[in-house]
Amino acid sequence: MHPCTLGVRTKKNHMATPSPADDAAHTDRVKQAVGWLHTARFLTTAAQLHHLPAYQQPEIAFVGRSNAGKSTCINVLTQQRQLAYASKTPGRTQHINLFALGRQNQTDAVLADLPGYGYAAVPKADKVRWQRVMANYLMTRDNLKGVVLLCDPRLGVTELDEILLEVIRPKVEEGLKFMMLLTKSDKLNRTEADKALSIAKLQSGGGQAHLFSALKKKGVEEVSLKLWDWTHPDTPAA
Ligand SMILES: Nc1nc2c(ncn2[C@@H]2O[C@H](COP(=O)(O)OP(=O)(O)OP(=O)(O)O)[C@@H](O)[C@H]2O)c(=O)[nH]1
Ligand SMILES: [Mg+2]
Repeated sequence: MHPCTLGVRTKKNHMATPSPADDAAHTDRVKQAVGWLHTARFLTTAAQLHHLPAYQQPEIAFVGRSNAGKSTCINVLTQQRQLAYASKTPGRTQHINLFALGRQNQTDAVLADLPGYGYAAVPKADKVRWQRVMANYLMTRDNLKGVVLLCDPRLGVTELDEILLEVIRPKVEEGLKFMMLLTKSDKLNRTEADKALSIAKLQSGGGQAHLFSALKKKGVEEVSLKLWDWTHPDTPAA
């Protein structure tokens, strides 16, 4: 089964008409999730995988091509301009940077900003090294709970994205959470965005793909709620 097919909504879910009480509960949950992300603070950074400390708390990794918008996405979700280092120059994030979530001294989840792959100017040996680090991280990180794959829809799913999808597929079948975010959606018109989303859903197996724009704050609430649900499966309501 493909990673994303796990997230497909059932017809029943889709057809159900929410009551006003459902709406209010949903709004409360969104508020809770958004506020929770605002508690983010820098935890640690590591140039190599074996330098990364082990944590008990569930970790969510932001992965994708260099310049896809991973660091910017983390900054927008956490509403902190410079928590993760974002830049116009691709290849800016060269370490694995971790951020803690939850009240002070009560960390309940970790976000991981990973270096991007596929930047043409990076020497081949470095590319290969990084691919290996990425694969090892995804395969061996014990507290890894979810993966957010960011893709620039103007480039689509690249060969390296597909390799990453292959690597995590068995993990997703074992319960790893997954979603694809189409970043910089502000650069697309409505028709292009709809088309990009349909293609992404197909490419990722028909499930969890969302449009995201840091500039327009599109997708922020939806993604915040997903991340909350992934890491707090026993706390459905505020
Ligand atoms: N228009 C627009 N630009 C964006 C958006 N998200 C990110 N960018 C821009 O894209 C560039 C790259 O963003 P980063 O967040 O540094 O990308 P990254 O994926 O972390 O890149 P690496 O660290 O190199 O892997 C920056 O110039 C951002 O301002 C978005 O939603 N809309
Ligand atoms: Mg980055």
